[in-house]
Amino acid sequence: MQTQDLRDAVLRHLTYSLGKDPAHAQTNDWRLALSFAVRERIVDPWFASTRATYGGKHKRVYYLSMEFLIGRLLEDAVVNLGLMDAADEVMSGFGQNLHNVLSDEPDAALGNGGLGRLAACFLESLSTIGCPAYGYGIRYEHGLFKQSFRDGRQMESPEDWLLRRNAWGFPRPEASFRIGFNGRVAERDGKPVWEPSEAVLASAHDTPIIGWQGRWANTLRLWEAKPVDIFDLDRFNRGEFAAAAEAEASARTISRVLYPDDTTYQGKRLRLQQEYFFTAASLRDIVRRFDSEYDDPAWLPQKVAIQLNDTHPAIAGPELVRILHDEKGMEIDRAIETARATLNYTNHTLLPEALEKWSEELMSDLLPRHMTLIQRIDEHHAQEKPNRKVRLIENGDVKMGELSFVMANRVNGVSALHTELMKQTVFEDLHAQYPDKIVNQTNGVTPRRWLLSANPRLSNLIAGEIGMDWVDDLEQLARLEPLAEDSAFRKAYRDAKRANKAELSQWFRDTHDVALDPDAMFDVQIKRIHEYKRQHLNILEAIALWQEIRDNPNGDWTPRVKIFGGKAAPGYVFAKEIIYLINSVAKVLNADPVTSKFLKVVYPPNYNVTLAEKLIPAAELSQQISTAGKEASGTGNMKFALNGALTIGTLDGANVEIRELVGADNFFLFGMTASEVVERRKVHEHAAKAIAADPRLARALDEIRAGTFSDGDGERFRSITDNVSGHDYFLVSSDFTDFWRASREVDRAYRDSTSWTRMAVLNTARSGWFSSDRTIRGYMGDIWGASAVPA
Ligand code: H53
Repeated sequence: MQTQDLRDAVLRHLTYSLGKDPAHAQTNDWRLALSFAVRERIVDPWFASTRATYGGKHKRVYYLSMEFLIGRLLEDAVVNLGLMDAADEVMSGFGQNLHNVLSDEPDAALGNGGLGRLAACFLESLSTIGCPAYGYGIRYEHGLFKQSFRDGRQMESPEDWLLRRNAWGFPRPEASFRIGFNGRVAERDGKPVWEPSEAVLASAHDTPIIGWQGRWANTLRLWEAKPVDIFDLDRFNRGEFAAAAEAEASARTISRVLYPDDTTYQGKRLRLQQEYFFTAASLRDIVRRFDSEYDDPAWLPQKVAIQLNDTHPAIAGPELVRILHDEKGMEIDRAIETARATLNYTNHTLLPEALEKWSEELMSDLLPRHMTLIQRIDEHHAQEKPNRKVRLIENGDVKMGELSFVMANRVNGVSALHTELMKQTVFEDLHAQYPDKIVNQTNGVTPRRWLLSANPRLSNLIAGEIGMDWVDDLEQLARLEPLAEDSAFRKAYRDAKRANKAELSQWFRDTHDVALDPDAMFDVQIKRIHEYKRQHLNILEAIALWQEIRDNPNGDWTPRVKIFGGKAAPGYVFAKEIIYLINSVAKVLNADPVTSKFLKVVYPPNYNVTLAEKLIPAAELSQQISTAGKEASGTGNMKFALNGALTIGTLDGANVEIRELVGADNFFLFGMTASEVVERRKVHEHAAKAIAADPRLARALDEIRAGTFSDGDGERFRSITDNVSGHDYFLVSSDFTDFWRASREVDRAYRDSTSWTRMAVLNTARSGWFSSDRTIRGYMGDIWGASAVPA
């Protein structure tokens, strides 16, 4: 019945929504028709969820984020609605392959990395749990750039997910707000009033996010920037065609493109405009919805919880105070208190370059009223904590981390270690003043996408043993633990991994024309390219290994394929050099007839959510090798462990908790701890000393300097070799020796496939805690005071 209904709906949409004759329909048409047919089934639970929230006067959660790295949505929806088999049958009936149809969907890359992907996992978990929630962000016309390699170097081109019709967004032109910029603060009846001199329209697009088994659906509302006045007809009539469209172009610029910087900010005016644009529109919408139900704004904190995802929406503090005070007439200190009881802030990094600061000059110019309110908030804080050291404005800059902290009811870190370090470092003084404010919520990932859909072979195996309850109760995976000792289960587990590896190898052959041996160990490092993540440590180890294999080609080597994936911010020169080095090393190693059967390096371009879904199920070794103290949490590390890859990693971010849960015996630990890192930096010439003590490292660096990977040009990678042997802030040299040791331990362990598989099974069985459902329940209880609505 389900199949018949779905078939009818697909045909109806193909014909009447898309105007296509089935005889001429292309994959894109079938994909859209299926999407519309599936979307239809989301609408009823979506409405029901909204009605239940209004009807029960439930508290709503609002997640404000500059990034939502949602990737493809059709498969998520099909899986959560339990329509996989039906969709398969229907598509086959039309002569289409479901996999091809699903793969046709553009990957919506409205984010850079971990922070954006976390937001996407959270939305799905909020719906699965049935917590009334909205995600608010920007509908970038162009998401994260597309990466390609030319002669090994990164090239960037614009991303264009909206070129083809988007099946998921419902435009809501009726939900639009005028967002002002610039101008001045006037006084009316003795009260300050902001009179902006420019404005754009924020226009909403809603995407329903359906939870597991379709029980609940929340909304992702993304704002598009539009001009207030469409067109200057006078100028056009005067023949000034380009000028006539100027206002429109400049308004649309605000939602044109995602800034490609991850964990850094550039201090650009347009970025601050984007931040205010989406924050102001979201708050207007939140307050409008609140006002439709309640008369007294003092109730706001009881009915609304707003989460600021990093400092990007930090302007929400002063903006909410402005709405409550300037627009609703609430007394200023009460307005500050009310806003503060409503807002919460997640910090995602301790890196100083990521903690946003906006110049007072820019802020006063673009948002003059907010600047005065920030000063007022600073005063309020001063009165509250008279012997304070912390200022919100310092050396002509507004410090957005401090502003967010002061304006938040709760501040959270994203792993146990990160939260501790937050207390000890960046927010030390503020933590002393507000000792109860900081809480921890270790990140998580949605098992629906990262196990059930991405890894059907493993999911089926698990389902055969323990049923399906784990899908929304991931700690049920613990029931697999005894099976680590069951040789038949281990064999089935190994077969599933082997099949995933074979499939990935086939993909590499088809799309990149490289042959991989599916019996080699698949060793994967996929994440943004950043010095602190130390992809250069990994490639140095590969060079050293290659040298040893060449010395002893008949040795008993464990075959390995090192797979890299990730983009560098276009302006991050050093990260781009690392990419160039990896590709250059890959070229030499893969062409080596003696060593390439033992060691290959591959780097597929344009790493994104879709590629992650292919790589993670096939991975056996997960590289989590950041300098301790630098990776706030990581979430890729959790996806790997869940899918049975063993981690080689430092005691950083959530690696610490992964190791605790999966067991130290099932984790390859190496490197300095966060406090050892701090001490090591004080050692005079620490890098030179480390190199002098390790001939392997010295030789690997010499090989680069000799021009082996650069057609004899010894200068080409000077920036890298100089850095690693000189200042070496991220301690690549100092951690190399231990990384080498741990890597050889991995080689040895891999050769005993029984014990390796046992460890892999235990990783899966003990990773249940890393479900984003657990994280969201933590936020609901400790931060939002929100409850799930019974279905
Ligand atoms: O956020 C992830 C963490 C990860 C951290 C990342 C992140 C961004 O992606 C962007 C900005 C930022 O400040 C932090 O680097 O460690 O897992 C989600 O919390």
